[in-house]
Amino acid sequence: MKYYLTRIVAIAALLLSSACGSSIKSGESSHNGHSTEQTHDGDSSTTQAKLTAPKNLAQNQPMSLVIDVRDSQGKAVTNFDTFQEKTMHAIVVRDDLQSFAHVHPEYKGNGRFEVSTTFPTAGEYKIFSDYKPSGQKEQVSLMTLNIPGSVPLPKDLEKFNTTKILNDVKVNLKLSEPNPKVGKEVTLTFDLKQTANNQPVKDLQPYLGEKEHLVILKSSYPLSTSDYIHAHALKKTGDGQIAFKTTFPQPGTYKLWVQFNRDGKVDTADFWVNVL
Ligand SMILES: [Cu+2]
Repeated sequence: MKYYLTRIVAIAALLLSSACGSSIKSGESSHNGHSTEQTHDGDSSTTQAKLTAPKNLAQNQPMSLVIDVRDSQGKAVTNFDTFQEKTMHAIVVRDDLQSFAHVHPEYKGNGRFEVSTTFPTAGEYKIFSDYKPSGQKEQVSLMTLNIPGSVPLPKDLEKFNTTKILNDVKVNLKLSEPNPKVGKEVTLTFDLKQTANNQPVKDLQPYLGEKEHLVILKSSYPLSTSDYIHAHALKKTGDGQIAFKTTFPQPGTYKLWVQFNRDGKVDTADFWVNVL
């Protein structure tokens, strides 16, 4: 009986601690654990981002991360311009591109950003942080984080499927070039239809100052900042339609995440594109 009671207490303590974990807000916990310097790719970026993560990294629970932006002399970069409504955009992906999150670290001053994010499964993760030091061009810094734990069996890759159904919305991807080639500009058009009646979705709301947001990453190991591709939204498109222009820099397989906002809820649809 005594043993049984102890067990109940132990379970209650566990529940309590996980409840605490989920309420951690940026800046509340201590960050003296792992530290990863950005790997630099020889591009023109003059700043670097240093990541500090909690000691006890775990899958599937919120983790508070600290990102310090420094100049080439190691001094804190203190002024940032807002772009697409935020001071920093961070894309968190597992190296095999099976997991994706788009978060916005909060600027705390003195070059420091904080964010809480969840790594759904164990594995190696990359964080692409996108920011704009005042008076400079947009910078992308890459950070790496290893989340320990057992690795799940890979899901069946629905590669090259051009239609994705997300609850009540069907997203269809069309490419201006059915077989896109390296270095050639391609228009990517996403058609959003209501699954119920196949009519265009008309209630898209702006998301980060745009009709939609698109992230493109080249499937590589290890991932580097050159795998992070910029795309520009085209302003004039039809109902329930969003289009982007981009150029793929290298042959390979790319994954695309298109994000849109309906009723304040952001949905993400992902697609693969093969570039020859
Ligand atoms: Cu963003």
